[in-house]
Amino acid sequence: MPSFDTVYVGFNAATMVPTEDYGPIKDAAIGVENGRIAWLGPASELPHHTATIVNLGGGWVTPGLVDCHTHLVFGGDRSAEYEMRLQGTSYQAIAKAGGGIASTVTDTRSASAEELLTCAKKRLQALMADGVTCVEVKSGYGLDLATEEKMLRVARTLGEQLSVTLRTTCLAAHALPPEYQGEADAYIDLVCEQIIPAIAKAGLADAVDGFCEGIAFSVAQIERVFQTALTYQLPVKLHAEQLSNLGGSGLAAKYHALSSDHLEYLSHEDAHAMADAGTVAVILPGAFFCLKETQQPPIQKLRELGVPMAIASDCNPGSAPVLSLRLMMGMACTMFGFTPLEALQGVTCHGAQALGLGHSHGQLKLGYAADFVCWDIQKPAELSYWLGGQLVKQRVVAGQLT
Ligand code: DI6
Ligand code: FE
Repeated sequence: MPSFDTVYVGFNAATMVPTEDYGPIKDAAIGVENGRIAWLGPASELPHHTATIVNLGGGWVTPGLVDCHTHLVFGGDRSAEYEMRLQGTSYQAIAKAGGGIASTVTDTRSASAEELLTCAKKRLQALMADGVTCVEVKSGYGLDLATEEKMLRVARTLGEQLSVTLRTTCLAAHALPPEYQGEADAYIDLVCEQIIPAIAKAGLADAVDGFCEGIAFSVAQIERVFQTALTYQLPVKLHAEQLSNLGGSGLAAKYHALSSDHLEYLSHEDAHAMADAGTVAVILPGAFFCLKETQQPPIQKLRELGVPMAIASDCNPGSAPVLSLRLMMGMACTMFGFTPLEALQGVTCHGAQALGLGHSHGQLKLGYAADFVCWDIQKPAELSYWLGGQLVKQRVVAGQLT
């Protein structure tokens, strides 16, 4: 007789095991043991057991949503800049004039860890209320060792205090700090010689990211960051091809990056390189929408090449003040031509792959984390169809109702 801790019944399941469909199981049951899925199938085939039965009362169960790209720890906000952008000033012009990321750096440096934790917790709770059970959080608003560490410690604390699987990423190569104006290479020296080594030794980051763009760092500068990350056995990922094509995604593929993110200006050549390297394409519809971009990411090309496509919130105070991952699914469908199935894959199996968690999260599968959400819907496509609303009925994380 199996020794389940809990058995969940009373729902249809979309397993999201990557195939041509949702991997549906009608009238399903999930047996949980030690926080993992120990049995999954039609409830009519459940083996005899003595565990507590929890009836979820109808709807669909999917893997808990994975938000694989966020910057949700930061000080201050940029609503004044939002108003300037609405008056016609561009994101790049604001950045060049010392606003943008630099203004959040000032506010993040001056905030205490407690202050950062309090506001980040509210943002994460909003994402969780909309179905997120696994989230990535980047640093990148410190741009000095002390503040990058402070941000990553706050992120780790969030993961300890809330029912969520949390992965941290060091994004020290996000922007040039004011004290290094005109000295980008010297700042990259600091990132490679001090910031990444200290953060790696303290075990504060699970991956290393950078921003490869005209307003940030060149391919050559990012390559140095990647080489340093590899010395510390940290996987890499990149913000690339958001506002122009510098070829960052080709570099990401060369370093077998977990993901390359944004990709509006991705070339076909670099899309091929990503396909060959198994690098996930992370699409960020919120930043595209908020910056009123017009250049679309090459979704059809990525689809043809079989590049796994993830969707994330990019939750940040400048280009994407986004607190709903489901809203991003809807936008990916309407603006970029994702199908609702691709959108759900983007926030489950492919999102997990973008975090290096494809073997343990993002699917309902034997041995995988028992992290799932029961939704008040009749069909899985509703998850990207409804914009807003409270569709989450129950969240289960590590086998426990939360
Ligand atoms: N791209 C983004 O979408 C965020 N960072 C980046 O490199 C935006 C960060 C910000 O504007 O604060
Ligand atoms: Fe980002």
